[in-house]
Amino acid sequence: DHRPLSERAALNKEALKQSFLDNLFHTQGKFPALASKSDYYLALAYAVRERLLQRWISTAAEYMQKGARTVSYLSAEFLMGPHLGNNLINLGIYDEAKQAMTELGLNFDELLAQEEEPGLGNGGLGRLAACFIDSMATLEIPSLGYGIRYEFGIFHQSIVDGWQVEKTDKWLRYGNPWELQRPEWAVQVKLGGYTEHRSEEDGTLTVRWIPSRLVSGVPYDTPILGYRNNTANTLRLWSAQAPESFDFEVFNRGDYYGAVMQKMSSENLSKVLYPNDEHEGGKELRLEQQYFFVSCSLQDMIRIMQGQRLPLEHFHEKFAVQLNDTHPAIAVAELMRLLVDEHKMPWNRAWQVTCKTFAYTNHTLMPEALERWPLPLFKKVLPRHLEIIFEINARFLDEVRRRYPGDSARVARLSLIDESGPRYVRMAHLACVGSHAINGVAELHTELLKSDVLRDFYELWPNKFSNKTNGVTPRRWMVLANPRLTRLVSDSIGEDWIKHLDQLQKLEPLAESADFRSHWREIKRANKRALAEVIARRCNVAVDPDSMFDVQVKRIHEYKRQHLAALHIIALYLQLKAQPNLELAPRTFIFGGKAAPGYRMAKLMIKLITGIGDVVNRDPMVRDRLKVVFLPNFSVTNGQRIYPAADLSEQISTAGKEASGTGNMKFQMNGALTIGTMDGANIEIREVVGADNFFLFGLTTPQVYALQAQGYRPHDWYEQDPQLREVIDMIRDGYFSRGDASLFRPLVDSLLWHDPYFLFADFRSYVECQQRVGETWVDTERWTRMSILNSARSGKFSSDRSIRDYTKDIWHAPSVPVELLT
Ligand code: 26Y
Repeated sequence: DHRPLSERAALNKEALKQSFLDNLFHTQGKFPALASKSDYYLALAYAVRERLLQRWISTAAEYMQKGARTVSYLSAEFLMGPHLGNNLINLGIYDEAKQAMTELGLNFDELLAQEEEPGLGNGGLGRLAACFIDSMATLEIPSLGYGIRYEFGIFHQSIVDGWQVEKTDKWLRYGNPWELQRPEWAVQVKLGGYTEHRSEEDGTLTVRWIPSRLVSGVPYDTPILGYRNNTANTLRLWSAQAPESFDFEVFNRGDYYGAVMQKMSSENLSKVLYPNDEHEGGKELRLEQQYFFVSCSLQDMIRIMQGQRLPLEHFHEKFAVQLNDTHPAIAVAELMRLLVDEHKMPWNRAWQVTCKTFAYTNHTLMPEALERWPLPLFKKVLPRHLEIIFEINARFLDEVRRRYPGDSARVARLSLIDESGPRYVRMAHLACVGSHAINGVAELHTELLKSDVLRDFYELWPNKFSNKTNGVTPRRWMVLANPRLTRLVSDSIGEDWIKHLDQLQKLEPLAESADFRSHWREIKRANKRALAEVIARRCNVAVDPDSMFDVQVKRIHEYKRQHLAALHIIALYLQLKAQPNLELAPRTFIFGGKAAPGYRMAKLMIKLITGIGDVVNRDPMVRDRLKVVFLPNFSVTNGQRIYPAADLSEQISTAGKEASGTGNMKFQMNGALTIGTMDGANIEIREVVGADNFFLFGLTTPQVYALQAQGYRPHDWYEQDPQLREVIDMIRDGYFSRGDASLFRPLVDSLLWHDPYFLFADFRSYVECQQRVGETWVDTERWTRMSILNSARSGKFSSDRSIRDYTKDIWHAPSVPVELLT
């Protein structure tokens, strides 16, 4: 094709139609009579890709020529969600594409729905990475997202007889038009084996790592577009392959079968995403996955530097590497190994470079989510890295002893090795020691890191610590997910808000216009009708779009307390049974979220919610005043339909447990009011919307700690609250399990005798707060005003703001605008 780039990649409707048809014939090899919906989707995706590539090439050229400082975002998870709609938005051709498809007689929304979303993450942490690379591209910051190209992403959830059932996520089944394989940049990764130490003739000491396995990492690149600029950054995901050059003869003399098995086992490395969040895995394969993508990524950065003839002493000037939790923390030891063992840099020099390169974001205060690897396992997989970690630790603890003479307890607490029982490598400690910056993801979270989880590190290095409150991208979570609201907002205040979310403030005076409020309500109502259709299809339950949509969507976890919401629903139900004519504004409770497959209590929480739905939805006495649905397979795609349709956002974690939350922000932007505890970013949401526009309940973190310290006895709370007692007894006696009094026993007993997340202590306060929610809801005009103000004051929670904060305080990576090559 000899047409100039600019012509082939033109953004108008006719050019789109033309390349859509070209791709249908020449890429898909189909004509309309034979084409499936998936063919049409792929043809459109390739047409869009041609337009991305122009920007991608221009961006690469610009960065190379400028020798730009680059942010590397290392993350074991990128929960991207579908690309097509987002790319159309960011290119500014969504309407043109829709028009083009419609004129060709195709249903555009149906085509978009064909895309299998890349679900390469569990929840908040993975989705944060996706929002961040969107914002970096929009802010024109040179960046690379580095991760793993899992062949199977987060499992698909269906609900069978009220229980979660998992199916593998075959997202690559029909091919992935958004990635380009780059085999020419493949790298080798060593695993296992042993080390040899030799003193050379010249007196230097060299270390050789003789691995037992080699795996090849092949990068797959996906362009990440900025919003209506010319920037297309890269998401580079590594796929594990058996190495071409692997010497079958030497390693498996004559053992053909064994050699093939070994090839398959190498390829297992990037096979599947571990579906656990906030729950320790401790599995060998997981450590191998982490090391695999970290080693590939660092080797890739070294290749880039060498391509630009930059000496490795300047590594930290070329790259700012952000560690998304401890999952990539092995990078600290790996960069030391690459610099010292492979590139012969003296230790001290290499250590300076390393510390100036890395920064570490912590995402959790839950002790079970802090990664630790048993020493024998670590040594088996990464023998050389264990030696390096011992050396880092020895030098670090010397420094600690100098600072705190005689304080051996502190030395033990700070050590990279936990020696209190069986020995473990503490990955958070490795990340802290090897980074120049450490941050939490909300103000409270950062304070708790400093006072609690990382207290000793804070005392040692207070200046390393800062807060970077999370944010979410308004491009996906408003413009793409909520086109109706987007139109109203842009018609009212112009389009600037999409890049400068603070401008939503301009909506505030409009909250006083009855006309605007009525528009606002119509939009919410239309979004609710659309969601009601989804619910009817997926759950076979009819819900009323005029009822209040009270929504909790997030991973299922005891600390997030979906079961507290369940207790409240049962309390309402009992109230209706006792007073059948009670005036109660109709409510639809909508739940969604996945449970880790091995987390029995979380799975039981799903069963409880569906069990309540089975009883409540069918009870004629309820007369449709309450509906309870569990929407299966909560995902980015489903989230895009849910957040815009919510009236009430449930953010009810135990104070001090939710690091930040990001779903809370997506709800707020789309005009939902929040009922929430003083936890994570809820506190900051309440601060910006004002106490009057937020439904607060529950213990504060200090109150939780105090109750804990004085000896919390949930059974006493149960005995002293007749309503709570009735609710719990009903579950215990099998009312929501068709008379089976054993089914929910583990859940009930855990609450009665342990209640580690203080549901009983917060129950009364929650129920009373929900009562206030109900009273506010019936004052429609007031509710609408509050809804508008919530959205108008959500500017702080754009991930653009988060990224500006990281850039200013940690990365110091200037913007590099891109000129389009034609
Ligand atoms: C160790 C391994 C099993 C593991 C895997 C995934 C541990 C944790 C995770 C995921 C954690 C996660 O998603 N954390 C969430 O990060 C969000 C983004 O910062 C926060 O908003 C949210 O509060 C936090 O729970």
